Amino acid sequence: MSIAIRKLDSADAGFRDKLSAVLAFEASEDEAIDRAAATILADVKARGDAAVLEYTWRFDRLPGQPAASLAALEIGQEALQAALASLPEARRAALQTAADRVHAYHERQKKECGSDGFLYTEADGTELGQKVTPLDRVGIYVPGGKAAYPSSVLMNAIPAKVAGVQEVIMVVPTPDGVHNELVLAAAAIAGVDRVFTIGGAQAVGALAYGTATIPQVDKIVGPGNAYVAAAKRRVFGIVGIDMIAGPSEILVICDGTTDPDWIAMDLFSQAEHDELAQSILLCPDAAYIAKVEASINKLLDAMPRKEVIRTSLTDRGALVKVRDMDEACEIANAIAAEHLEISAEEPQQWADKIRHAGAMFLGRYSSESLGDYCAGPNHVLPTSRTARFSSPLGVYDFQKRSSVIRVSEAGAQTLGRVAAELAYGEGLQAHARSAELRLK
Ligand code: HSO
Ligand code: ZN
Repeated sequence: MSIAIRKLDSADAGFRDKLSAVLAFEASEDEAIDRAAATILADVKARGDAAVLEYTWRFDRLPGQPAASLAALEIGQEALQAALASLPEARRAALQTAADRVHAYHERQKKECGSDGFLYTEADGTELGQKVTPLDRVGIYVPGGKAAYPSSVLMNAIPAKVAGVQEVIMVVPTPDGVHNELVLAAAAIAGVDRVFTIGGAQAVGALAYGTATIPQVDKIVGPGNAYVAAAKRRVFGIVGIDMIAGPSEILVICDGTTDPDWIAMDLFSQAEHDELAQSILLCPDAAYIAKVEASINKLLDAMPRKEVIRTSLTDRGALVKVRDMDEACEIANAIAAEHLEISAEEPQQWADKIRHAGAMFLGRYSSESLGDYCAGPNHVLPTSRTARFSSPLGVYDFQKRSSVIRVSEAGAQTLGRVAAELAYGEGLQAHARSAELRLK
C-alpha cells in the first residue's frame, strides 16, 4: 500500500496557509492530567517516601506490597557496572565511543562558552565581573516505556558532569519491574551518581521537594510522558527545568543531488520516533521529489516500525516543491525545525542563511541519526518552533552566573551620588542613606 504523503508547491495559491496547517501542533495540556499530577505532587510533598512508594507500586505495576523503604529502589554503582559488563562487547564499545565523543564536544563547549567568567577594572579601581558556578545537584528523568533511550542518558548526564555538577541523580521507572540494562549501562558510563527506579509525577515530586531517601535537586532535566511534563511545569520555580520537549522533527533541504533512498530513510528516522513526529522535505526539483516518494514507498515495508512511520508521514509529513534553494532557506527559518539537514553539493552557502534550527546537519554524509547518537553535539534540542528563542541542552544549562561587584573607595564617591539621587526619586530613603554614608 503506497503512502499518502502530502505534497505542497510553494508556487500554489494558499501555500503559506497550507504549510501552517502542516506545522500546527499544540502539546495537549490535558486538564485532567494536570490535576492528577498536582494531586500526586501534593501527596509526595506531604508524605514523602511513603507516597512515592505507593504510587510506584500502583503505576509501575510492581508485584506484592510496596517495599518497606524507598532505599530498596536504589540501584547501586555495582549493579550499574554489572549492567555495563553484561552488554555484548560491540554494544558496550559503541556506547563508550558515543560517550567519549559527547564528552569531548561538551568539554569544548565549556571552554568556548565563557565558563571562566570575567572581571574588569575601571579607572577608579572598581572591579566588575561575573562568576560562573555549576549547579550542586541535578535530577535526570529517563522514561521507562517505549522512549527509554540510553543515548538520552548520555546527552543529559554528560554535560552536567562536564559543568561540574557534584551529584547527578537519575530516576527511571521500571514498568512491571523490568530493568533496561542498556539505560543502566549508559548511566554507568556517563558517571551518574545515584539511580532510583521510580518515575512519573511522583519521581518529579521526590526530586523537587526531596524525601527522606531522595535528595532534593536544583534542576530536573529529561523528557517524560504527559504526567511528567505536567509535573515539571508545576515544580518549575522550586527547581529549574530544562524544557518541555515536543515530538521529534526533521526538515531536509535537498538540492536534488543526494541518493533519494538516503533522504527517504532520513525522513523515516525521525518519523519512527512516534506518530506525532514530523518529517518534511524541501526541494526545488519536482522530478527528484518524485524519486524520494518512490523510495519512501519502496523502503517502508521493510521497516519494523512501519506503522508508526506511515502514520507520522501521512498525518504530519510533507514533500514540498520550492522555487529555489534560497526560498528553501527562507521557509526553513520560518519552520525553525529541531533538526535541519542541508543535503546539498555546497551546503555552506545555504547554512549561512539559516538563523533558526536546533541542529544543522550539513552535506549529504551528515545524517541526522549520527547526531542522535555519537557525532558529539547534544541531541536534546528545541522542538515545536522554539529554536526561534532557545538552544540545545548544553553545559551552560548546568551552570549559573553570579555578578561580582567590588567598589573602590573612589568609586563609592561617584556611584554613591548617582545611586542616592535615583533612590530619592524612588522614595527609598534607606537606599539613599546607605550610599551617602560612604561619601566623604
Ligand atoms: N531524535 C531524538 C533523540 C533520539 N533519537 C534518541 C534516537 N534516540 C531527539 O529528537
Ligand atoms: Zn532520533
